[in-house]
Amino acid sequence: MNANVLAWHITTDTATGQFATDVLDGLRQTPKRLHAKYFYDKEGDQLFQEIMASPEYYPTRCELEIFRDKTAELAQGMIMGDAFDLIELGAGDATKSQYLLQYLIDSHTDFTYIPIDISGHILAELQNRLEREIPDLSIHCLEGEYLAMLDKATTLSSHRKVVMFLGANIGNMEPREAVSFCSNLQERLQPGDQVLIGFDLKKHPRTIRNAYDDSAGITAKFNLNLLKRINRELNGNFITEQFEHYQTYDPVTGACKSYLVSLSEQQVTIHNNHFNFGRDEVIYMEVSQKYAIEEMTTLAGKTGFRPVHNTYDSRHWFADVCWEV
Ligand code: AVI
Repeated sequence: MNANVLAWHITTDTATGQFATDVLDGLRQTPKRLHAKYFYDKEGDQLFQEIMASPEYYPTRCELEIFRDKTAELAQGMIMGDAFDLIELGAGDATKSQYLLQYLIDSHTDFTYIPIDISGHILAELQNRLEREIPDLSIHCLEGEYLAMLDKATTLSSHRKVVMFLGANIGNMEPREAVSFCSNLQERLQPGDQVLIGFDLKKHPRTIRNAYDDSAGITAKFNLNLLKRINRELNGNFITEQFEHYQTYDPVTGACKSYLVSLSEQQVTIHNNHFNFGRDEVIYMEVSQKYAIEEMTTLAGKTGFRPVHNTYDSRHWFADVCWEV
C-alpha cells in the first residue's frame, strides 16, 4: 500500500474524508462542480490575501471603509443599555470588526465579543492580539461550525445577541441556501436579537466581473489551486495547464459565477475514480451573489427578520445591514 492510499484509509472519516466525498460526488454531477469552501488551504488562504489586495477586488476595501468611517452609524442600533453578546461568524483576524470593538469600548458599552471560527489557531492568535490591543475587551472564543457554536453561545449567557456575518460571505451561498441559512439563524435567536450582515451590491457589471477576473490572474490561480489541492491531498492527477478560469456575471440575477474549462478531451483520476472531461466542458466552482437593496429586504422578510438600518460605503457598492428578530 503506498503512502497516499494509506493516508486515504486513515482519513476517510475525518475532514479529509469529507473533502474526498464532496469532491467525488461533485465531479459525478452534471454539470461537474467543486465546492468553494475547499479553496482555503494554506496556499488558498495566501492567494485570497492577494486577491483582497488586488486593485480590482473592491468588496474588502468597501466594507473596511464602512467599519472605519461609519462606526457610530453601525453601532447605533446595537447599544440599548443592556449587556449583549457580539458574536462574529468566521471572525478570521477581525480586521474590520476591531474598529467596532474599539468604538463600543470607548463608549463604555457592556458587551462580550464572541468570535466563532473553524480554526482554533486563528482564534488563539486573535485572542492574544485583542487582549494586547484592547485590554478592556471581554472576549470568549468558540471553535467550530457556525450554527453549532451559535447554539453553544446561547447556552453560555442569556444576554441579548448581535450576530455579525461580514465579508459578503453570504454571497457564496446560492440564493435558496441564503434563505435557509438566514432562517436557521433566525430560529436560534430571540425577539430583540439582531444580525449585522455584509452584502456586496449590484453595480456596473464590468466592475464586478473585473473583481473576479483580475488582470494579474490571481483569481484564476485561486480557482486552479483547488485542483492542485485535490492532487496533493486526494491523490489526483489534474494537469492544471489543461484547465482555464472563466468568469461570468449576470447583471439581472446578480449571480457572479466562476468555472474551470477543460481545454481538451481528457481523463482525470482521483484515487482510482476516473472522470472524463470533454473539450470545453466546465466545472462550476463558485457563486458570488450580488444583491439589490430590495432583494436584501425581501430576504429579511422571508426569513423572519425586520430590517432596521443599512450602512453603506461612500460609493454605495457594499452594505452592512442590521436586521432584528
Ligand atoms: C470569501 N468570498 C466572499 C469571496 C467572494 O467575493 O466571493 C471569495 C472570492 N472568490 C473569488 N474572489 C474572492
